Amino acid sequence: MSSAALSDLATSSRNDFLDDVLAGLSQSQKSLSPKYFYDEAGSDLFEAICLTPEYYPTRTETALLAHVAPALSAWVQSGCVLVEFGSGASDKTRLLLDAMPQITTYMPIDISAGALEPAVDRIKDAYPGVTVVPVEADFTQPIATLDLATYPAVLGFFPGSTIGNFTPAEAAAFLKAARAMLGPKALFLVGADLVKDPAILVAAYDDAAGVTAAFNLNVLKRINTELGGDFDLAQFAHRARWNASDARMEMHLESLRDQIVHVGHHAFAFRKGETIHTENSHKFTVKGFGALALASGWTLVEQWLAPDDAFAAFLLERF
Ligand code: AVJ
Repeated sequence: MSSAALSDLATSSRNDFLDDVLAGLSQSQKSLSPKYFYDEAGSDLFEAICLTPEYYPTRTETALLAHVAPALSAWVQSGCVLVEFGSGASDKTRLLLDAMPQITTYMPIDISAGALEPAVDRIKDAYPGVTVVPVEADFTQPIATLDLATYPAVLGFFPGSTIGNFTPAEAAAFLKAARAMLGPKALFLVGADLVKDPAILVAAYDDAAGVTAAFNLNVLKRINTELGGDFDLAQFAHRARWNASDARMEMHLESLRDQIVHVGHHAFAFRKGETIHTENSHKFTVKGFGALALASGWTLVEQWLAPDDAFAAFLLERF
């Protein structure tokens, strides 16, 4: 790509960020998309969250995938391309590559170049026989460059319960879009967190060391540096809540006083106690997930559950 085209791309993604922030802060319930957590600092903070004692999903899913990968191997043809949505550090990917030498190409898709580049280098070093085709993209948007028609088999991989960031309608739209993107030969392995004791959930999103709080506040820091904002980070507090009626964890940033905040030339008033809703993390039941898949063109063909039903890996096949 020419440097002019690259700077166009940078400008358009900055404009998307600005447009989304202005629209989100103009709503009566102010909100920001969780995809904007993941600049380089945010991706590092997410990796640090995964190491906190309270945040169980990553280590639970990793342990689960060590059992899933050898079982999944029977389903996967040789020459398969592995397409990962939101690949981040590509740590869980290794469990699949270790168990399935029939995977010859790996396509990690991530919105953060800062996370993608070192992850790709590490995978190339560790798996010299695998062709790595990185895609820096927002997977909630159609990806034109993805051409999977020439591969004899396609395995989609969407771990981490990132699917929980979507509303049920958005999750169905994503699964339909992924079905179209992955094509007729696709299998799709999706990791999803399950409904459980709210005390466990709230602790997971409000760790004692304050890593999740820093992750949540990082989005305001990004607005300040990238969009000319003047958020005072000391005047907003991290909040994690279980929303039982929608079966989801929510993260908010609560204004600690009445205040006016600027983003460029735009001013936004906050009342004391008012929040910016920054993330939903929906929690699933096996039955609910099967219904969601079915409504989106996929059959649930296999499921693996972690001890205490803490987390699930679902294998979907196109119908
Ligand atoms: C990466 C979206 C799966 O929702 O649990 C972690 C992000 N947010 N702690 C999640 C997150 C707060 C995480 N996902």
